[in-house]
Amino acid sequence: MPAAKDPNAAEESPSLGLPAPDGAGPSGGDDHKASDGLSKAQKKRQKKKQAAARKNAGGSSVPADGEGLEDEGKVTDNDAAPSEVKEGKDGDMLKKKKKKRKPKTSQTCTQTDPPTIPVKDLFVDGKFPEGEWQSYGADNVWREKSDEMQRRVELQEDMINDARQAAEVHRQVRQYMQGYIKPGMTMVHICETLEDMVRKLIAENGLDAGIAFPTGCSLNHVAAHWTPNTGDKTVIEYDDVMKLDFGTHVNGRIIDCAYTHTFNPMFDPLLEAVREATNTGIRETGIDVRLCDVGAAIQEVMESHEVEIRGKTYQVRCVRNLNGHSVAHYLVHGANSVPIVKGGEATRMEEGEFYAIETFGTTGRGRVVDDLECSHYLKNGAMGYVPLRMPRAKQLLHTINTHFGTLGFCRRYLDRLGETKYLMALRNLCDSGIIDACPPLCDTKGSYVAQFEHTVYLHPTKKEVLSRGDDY
Ligand SMILES: [Co+2]
Repeated sequence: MPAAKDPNAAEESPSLGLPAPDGAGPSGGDDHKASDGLSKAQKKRQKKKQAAARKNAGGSSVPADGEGLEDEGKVTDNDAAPSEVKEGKDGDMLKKKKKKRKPKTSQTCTQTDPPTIPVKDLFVDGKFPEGEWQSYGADNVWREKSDEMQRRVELQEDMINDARQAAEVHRQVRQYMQGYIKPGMTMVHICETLEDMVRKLIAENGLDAGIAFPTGCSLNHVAAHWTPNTGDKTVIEYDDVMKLDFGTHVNGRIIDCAYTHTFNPMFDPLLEAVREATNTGIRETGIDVRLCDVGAAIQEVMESHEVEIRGKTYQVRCVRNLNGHSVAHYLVHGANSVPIVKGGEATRMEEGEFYAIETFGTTGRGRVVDDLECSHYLKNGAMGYVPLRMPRAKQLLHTINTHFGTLGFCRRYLDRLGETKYLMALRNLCDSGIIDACPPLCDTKGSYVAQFEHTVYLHPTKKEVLSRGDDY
């Protein structure tokens, strides 16, 4: 989810804080129960099958069919000594032993296909996979060898483990969606499939774990902030370019990560340009690095690409008023913007910050404006108490505070909570400055915009590309 620099202003202006998330929802209770039920059933079955599984130790994962529950027996037998011994070396044996009392399941079991098992039930030692590690530049390599820095890394282990869990959910969901999305599907179906899967895999629980912001699925010249409102009939087509930008969080540690989905290979060079630009931004990112230098490096790579689409050649352009951004606790848009063109701010990145590094390449003019019906909303964190006269607005604000807090939400998320006829109240909340509307951001009609995005953490020693996967 990008931070937008005043899309409709004549030129540059400060970025607006984008909210993002959405919590779980009571009315979504069904999903929730279903996932709990699943994991209980899973555990039962697993016990039964444990003997068999032992014989099979190291058994490879096999996708289960349909419900996939049958698959649980295919686990690695891990409640035995070897893993205990390994963990002893980490020095946090005590904690682990505590967690391990009477292992309910073995350490790894395999995900079903389609995915249904909460990721936390797949990693029963409670440790989620690390992202991709990258070293900082020469000035900062001393950090990797410093015991003091290493100690600081260890102090953040629990916090970063939450982010890793959110990242693992993101990877599993998007990789499933990559094989699932087909031309002819409605955008509503795509989003609901994805969102239901996130809710299950993250074991959605109020504001403790869930979706971090609306599922962006902006098409073609629409760069960002579009998701269907209820009743929307838009269908994805073979020649569409869809930016699938969704967020997950555990305890407010947000993963903001996106890729571009296409069917027609004629768009491959455009996607390649943007993927390369994003990876350049990630490589440049680091402690003490100036934000403007990241932007300049991104632009250089992006705009070195030419693409041919339907016989016409375009130089790929960066969308100059869209930005990456820092990510704060429960806030998808932190204080800093990461430009994707030269000429940005000289502010330096700091140890302990999360950054969403995202770039947008386009065949259009390289500047977005607000257009189309709004779906995305976000609480304005800077706003103090505002007295509200309209009772319906008060009530709606209560729902928003309860389920989303400072996370982003969309109209569909209100609908599923049972809210109806809220548009007037929502308008009132926007007019009073409590809620920001984040309308779709569009380049010129007929153009194509692509996006890739990852969330990176600046550890004291190295950076970790938390959301990196085999796919991108
Ligand atoms: Co973002």
